[in-house]
Amino acid sequence: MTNDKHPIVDLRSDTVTKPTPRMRRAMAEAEVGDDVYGEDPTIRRLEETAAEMLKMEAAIYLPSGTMGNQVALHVHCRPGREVVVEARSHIMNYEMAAMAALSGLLPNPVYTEGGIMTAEQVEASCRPDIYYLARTGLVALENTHNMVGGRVMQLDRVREIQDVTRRARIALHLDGARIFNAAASLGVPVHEAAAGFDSVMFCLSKGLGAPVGSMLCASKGFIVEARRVRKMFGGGMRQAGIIAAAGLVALEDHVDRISEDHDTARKLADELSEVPGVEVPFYPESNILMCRITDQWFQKDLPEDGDAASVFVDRLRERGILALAINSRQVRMVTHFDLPENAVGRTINAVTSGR
Ligand code: TLP
Repeated sequence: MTNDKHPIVDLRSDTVTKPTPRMRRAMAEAEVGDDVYGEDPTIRRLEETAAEMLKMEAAIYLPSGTMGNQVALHVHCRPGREVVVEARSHIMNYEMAAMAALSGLLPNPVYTEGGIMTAEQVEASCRPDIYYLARTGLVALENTHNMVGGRVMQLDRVREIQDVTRRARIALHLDGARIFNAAASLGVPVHEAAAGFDSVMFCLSKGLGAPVGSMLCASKGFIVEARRVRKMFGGGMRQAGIIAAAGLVALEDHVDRISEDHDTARKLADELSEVPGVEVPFYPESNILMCRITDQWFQKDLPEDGDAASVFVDRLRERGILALAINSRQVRMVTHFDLPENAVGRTINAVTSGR
């Protein structure tokens, strides 16, 4: 089905990108040292660059976004606290219950229709100070919001929530795995999307295209503590300047082009929603597209077990297109810079011919 002329169209995630030649060169030439002693100059440069871009005091490099979020939670909260999150958030659903396992925390999910919490909902979920109630240790937002199709939180909404947490003296964390997508979609510099949070995690290995790594940005004192917790969680790395070098290239080369991925996602959404049996409930605001596969897509043979999304994904795979089944009806497609030519056209062909 695929060969050099027709490479696989991998829409499972923006984590699937391969390092660019410039990244490979930077990796080969990176100056390194032992980062547990704070002696890796490339990592230091990456941490300074990240902090500057987000206009926060300091930053720390971590192996993954999950570790970045979990280190932040651990620094913010004592065991027994609750963490207010949107019900489909990555922190609650896709981090292996780490907040409970590593930090003794309980998620307090807010159920929303479109994935975006209101300030009133956040306020209602923060516990009042009563002796028989757990304390709320943290509120965590996610921008862009992965599982609702990469939706972008508007900054006026963010500011309203920040007013609530500031008044209640509750810390506020941002899972900004895709904060550069959010900023591009909002048309603001990234530091505006990061402003007003006590800590922000962002990933170099998603839309920015680095092979490994995430950053946690916060105040100087917070990052000193985060360094200890990172070590405790097994994330102290040694000559990791080798991979951090690719992160620096990602920040230099891939920030300004990221909205191209949003255009591709919208084009894909426009064409997909023309196919009978494929619905796009949230028009893409960034590089993630969620679609719903209805019975109408199955022209002849509706699968008996009803797992429409898996059958849809299997049919696409046979045609050289990879996508991710999220549940029995929903399929996720994510755009990125490593898609081959005519990825949209080929995806639509596969969706049409696979029926
Ligand atoms: N998301 C991955 C999967 O885990 C679903 C993906 O392919 O989208 N926060 C958000 C909002 C994320 O989407 C992810 C990764 C993370 C945190 C965790 O990052 P990693 O995978 O580096 O631990």
